[in-house]
Amino acid sequence: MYFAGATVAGNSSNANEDWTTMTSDLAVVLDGATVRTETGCKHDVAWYVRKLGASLIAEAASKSHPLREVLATAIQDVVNLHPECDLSHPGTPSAAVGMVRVENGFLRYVVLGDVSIVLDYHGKIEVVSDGRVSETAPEERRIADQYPIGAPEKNSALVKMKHAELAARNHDGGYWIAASNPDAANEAIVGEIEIESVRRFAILSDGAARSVDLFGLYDWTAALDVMENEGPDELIRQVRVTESGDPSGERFRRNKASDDATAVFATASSRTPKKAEAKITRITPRRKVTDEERRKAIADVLNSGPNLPGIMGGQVRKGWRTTD
Ligand SMILES: [Mn+2]
Ligand SMILES: [Zn+2]
Repeated sequence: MYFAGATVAGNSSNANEDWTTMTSDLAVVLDGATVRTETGCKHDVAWYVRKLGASLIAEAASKSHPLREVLATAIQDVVNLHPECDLSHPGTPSAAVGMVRVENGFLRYVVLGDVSIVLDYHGKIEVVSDGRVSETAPEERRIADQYPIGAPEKNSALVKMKHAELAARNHDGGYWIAASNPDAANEAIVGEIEIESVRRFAILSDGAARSVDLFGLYDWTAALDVMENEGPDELIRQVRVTESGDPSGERFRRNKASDDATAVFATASSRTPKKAEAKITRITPRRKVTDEERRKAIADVLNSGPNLPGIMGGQVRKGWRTTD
């Protein structure tokens, strides 16, 4: 598997609450949910995603362990790490999850929440994501969208929206996400594809997927092309350029000017991507050094002055060549 990834905080003064890892057969993207209320937990969201991510790697290592079970066990592992916190609090830290594991000739995936997995296989593109969270609290969302980013009215509307969202979190009829209830994993979307038919795939947090689904900079095929040819960091750079051209969110309605953004790109085969070829071309010397030039360079060094003891070699020890 060839893979490349980038993750960038939305705002340089805040911690990145996305998290990602890639191993030889596993790729994970987590997107910690923004905290706007009390949480009942002394840990922050960045801690939550680090711990959940570490548990996912550990639990996914047993390939007989199906991905929904991997996710449920990892959620429970993190619960066990902080019994002192009030994990039944409605604002307890949470994260959307996208994970791909390559095993026994199959690519298997699990998605919980609004992380997007983009699959290019059998000549078609399929995007797997659960956008139910953005369908909750429609009235509160509509009100929040009326105000420019940074306005005090916007911030208080977003807190109201968050309360409505949290009331729908991990409940039937609402949306499901990794938090402190392992049963949420039963609601995750899972699927598998024969690895031979997979050309390439990507996993994106919503902060990176907005390049396509909010800004419309390109379609999914073109987004994969950008990541493959120029790197996932270039996709995120283009997202940031678009955001900085619309800082108050008038053109593209959104909660924050920039969200944490993560993009992972992979090919299922070990095919060398174009970017690596380009890099090798750049480091090739433009011109061969001739033997004459090499001789002259060596002579210049030898003739540049006496090799004084104390500068190059220090004191010459007396009798250093004698054998007795
Ligand atoms: Mn996000
Ligand atoms: Zn805690």
